Amino acid sequence: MRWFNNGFLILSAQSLFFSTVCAQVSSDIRYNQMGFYPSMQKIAVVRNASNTPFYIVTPSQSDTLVKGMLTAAQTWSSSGESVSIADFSGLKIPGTYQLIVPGLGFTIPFAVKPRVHLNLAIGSLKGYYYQRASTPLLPAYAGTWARAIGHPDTTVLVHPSAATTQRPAGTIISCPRGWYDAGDYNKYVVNSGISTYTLLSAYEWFPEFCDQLTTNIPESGNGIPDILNEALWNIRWLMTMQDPNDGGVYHKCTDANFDAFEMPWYDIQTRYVVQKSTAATLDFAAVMAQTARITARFSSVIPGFSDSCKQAALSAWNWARQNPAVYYNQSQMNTQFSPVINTGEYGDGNVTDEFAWAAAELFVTTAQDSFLTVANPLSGSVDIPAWANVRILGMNTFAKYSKTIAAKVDTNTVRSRLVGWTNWLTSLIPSSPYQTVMGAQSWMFSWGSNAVAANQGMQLLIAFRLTQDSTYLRAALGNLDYLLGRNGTTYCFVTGFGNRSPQHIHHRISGSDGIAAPVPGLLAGGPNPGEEDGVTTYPSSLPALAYTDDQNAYACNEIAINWNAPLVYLAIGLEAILSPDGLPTSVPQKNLESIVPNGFALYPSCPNPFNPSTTLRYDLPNESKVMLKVYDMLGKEVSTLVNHSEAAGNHHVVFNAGNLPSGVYFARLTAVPNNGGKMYIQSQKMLLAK
Ligand code: 9MR
Ligand code: 9MR
Repeated sequence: MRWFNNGFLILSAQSLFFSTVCAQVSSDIRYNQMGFYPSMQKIAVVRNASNTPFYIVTPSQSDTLVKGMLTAAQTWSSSGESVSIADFSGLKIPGTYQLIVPGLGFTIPFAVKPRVHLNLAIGSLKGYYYQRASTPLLPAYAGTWARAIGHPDTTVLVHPSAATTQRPAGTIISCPRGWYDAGDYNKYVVNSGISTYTLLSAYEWFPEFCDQLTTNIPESGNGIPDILNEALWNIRWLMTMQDPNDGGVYHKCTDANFDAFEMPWYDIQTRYVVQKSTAATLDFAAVMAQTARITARFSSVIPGFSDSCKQAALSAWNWARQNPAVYYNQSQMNTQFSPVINTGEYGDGNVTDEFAWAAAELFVTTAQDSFLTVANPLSGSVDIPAWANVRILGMNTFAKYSKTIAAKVDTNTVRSRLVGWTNWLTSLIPSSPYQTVMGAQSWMFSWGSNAVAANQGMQLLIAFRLTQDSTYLRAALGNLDYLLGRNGTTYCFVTGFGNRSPQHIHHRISGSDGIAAPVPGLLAGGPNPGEEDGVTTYPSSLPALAYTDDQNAYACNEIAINWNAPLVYLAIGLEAILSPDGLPTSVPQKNLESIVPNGFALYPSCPNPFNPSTTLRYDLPNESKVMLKVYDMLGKEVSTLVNHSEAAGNHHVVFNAGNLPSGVYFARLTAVPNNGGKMYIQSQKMLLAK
C-alpha cells in the first residue's frame, strides 16, 4: 500500500464489491472523454451525489488505484443540476482507467497519457479540408468522406448591390477556393477573417510544433506547414473577393437562398458577390497583413506571394479609410436590389474594433506607425473574440510581437490589459460548480457557445505564454475538458471524437453524403437557450442544457469555421506546451499521394445505402482506358458499367441494381492511361438495402 503525494490511497489487487452495486455506465459522471495528461489536473463532475467516496479502478475493476471523496454538492443555476467534483489529479501513471461512484455507476474507460489531444489537434485542423469548396476531395486524403467537386465558383455574378462603373451588375468574376462557412455552402469574408487569423495565430504562437503537424492534405510535404497550407486555401479565395479597381472587398460570395440539404455538386444556384462593406474590407486587410509577414518566411516556395498580400492589405485599408461606415444591412439592401439575398448576414454596425485590429496587423507587418494614429488598438474594452468583436485579435498580435514593437507601443499596457481580463476569467472558477471558466456565467451560452469556450481557452493560453503562470494553463485545459465532455449535456462536441459525439450536425454534406457518421473533426455550436431554430427536441431551455443533436437545430448543432478555429488553437497550444519534446515520429498519417496520382479518384456511391440505383463518380487525370465493374461479397462480377477509353476529367455512371439481392457490393475502377503511364485501381463499398 502506498499514498499519492496529495493523500490518495492506492490499494492493490482489491476485489471490489462495486461490480454488483453499480453495474452500469453512468451518464451522471461528466469528464473529458479524450482523457487526461499525466501531469495535469483531472476532474470529473458528478451529478446527484455529495460527500461520498469515489474510486479510480483498472478497466477489469479488479485493482483500485485511487480512493477519493466527492466534494459537497453545489447547484449550477445554468443547468439546475446538483453537482460535486471528483478530483483525481494525483493519478499520474499513464494507463486506462474507470471512475466508479458507488450507487451511481462507472465511466467508460478513459486514458491518462501524454499527447492526449494530439489526434484532436490534427483532426480539428483536418476539418477544414473537408470544408473546402471548388475541389474534389480525393479518397487518398478524405477516405470515406471523398466527394466530387462542388461550387467551382469560376462564374460568379456581381450583384446589383455591388455594381460599379468598371464592374456593372452581372459582370462575371471568378472566386474559386475557400471553405464553406458552416453547414451552408456560402463563403463570407467577415467570418473567414477571424477564422483564418486564428489558424495563422496558432502558427505564429507555436511555430515549431506546427512545422511538424501534418494533416494528409494534397499540399502536405510542399515545404509549407499544413496549417498554413490549409489557411492558404482560404486566403487565395479571399484575394478574389477584393475589387482590384478600388481595393474594396465584397461582403460575401453566396447563393441567393440557403440551398437544400444536398451534396455540393447539386447546388447549381447562381453565385453572387454582394455589396462591399467596411467590416469585410478591414477584416481582409488584417488577415492579408498577417499573411504577408508569415508567408515572407516561405518565399522560396511561393515567391512574390507575401508582397501581393501586403499590397492587397494596404489597398483594402485605403478603401476602408475612404468608406469608413459602409455597413452590410441585408434587409435594407433587399429593398433596393434584386435578386433578394437571404443567406447569412454577418452584419456589424460598429467597425471601430475592425479598424483597431487592421491597424495592429498592418503596423506589426510594415513597422509604419501611421496606422496607429488612425485607430488605437489598445483603446476600447477587451472581450471574447467573435466575428463581430475583433479588437482583442490585434492586442494578441501586439503581445506576440511585443519585443519588436516596444519602441512604438506601450507593451506593458498590452500585457496588463490581456492578463487583467484573463484574471477575471480565472477568478470565476472557484465558485463555478463545474470548475470551468466556460459556463461560470449564464450569458456565455449563446449561438456558437462552444466557440466562447474555445476562444476563452485561446486567451487563457496567451495569458499563460505571457506570464508562465500555470493557473491560466489549467483554466485553458478546463475549457477543453468542457468541450470534450465535462459539461451539462454529456456530449463530446467534436464529431468523430469521444464516446458520445454529435451524429446529426446541421451540415449539408454530413446530412446528404449517405455515410452514417458525420464528417469528422467539426465542433458543434453548443448549448444556446435562444433556440432560434424553433426545433422542439431541445431537452431544456436552461442555458447549459439547451442543446439537441438534431439536424434541424441550426441554432445549437451547426458547425462553423469560426468555431473550429479556436478549438484548433487550443488543442495545438496545449499539445505544444505540454509535449515540449515535439511530436512522436509515429503520428499516424498516411500520405497515399505516391500510390494514387492527383486527379484520380473513385467516389463513394451516392446514395449509399441505395435502392435500386446509385451514382458512381470518378475523375481521371489523363485520357485512359477505363474499366468500372461491380462485384458482390464473394468477388463474383455482377455488372460492367464502363469498358472504354475516356477523356481526362469528371465522369459519372448510374449503377442500377434492380435485379440484384440486398447486400454489400464493391465497385472497382481500373484506369490505364493512354500515354502509357502506370495503371491505377480503386474500390468503393456500397450497400443495397431493398
Ligand atoms: O442552413 C442555414 C444555416 O446555415 C444558418 O445558420 C441558419 C440561420 O441563418 O439558417 C439555415 O437555413 C434555414 C433557414 O434559415 C430557414 N429555413 C430552413 C433552413 C435550414 O434548412
Ligand atoms: O455565428 C452566427 C451567429 O453569431 C448569429 O447569431 C447567427 C444568426 O445571424 O448567424 C451565425 O452565423 C451563421 C451564418 O449566418 C450562416 N452560416 C452559418 C453560421 C453559423 O450558424
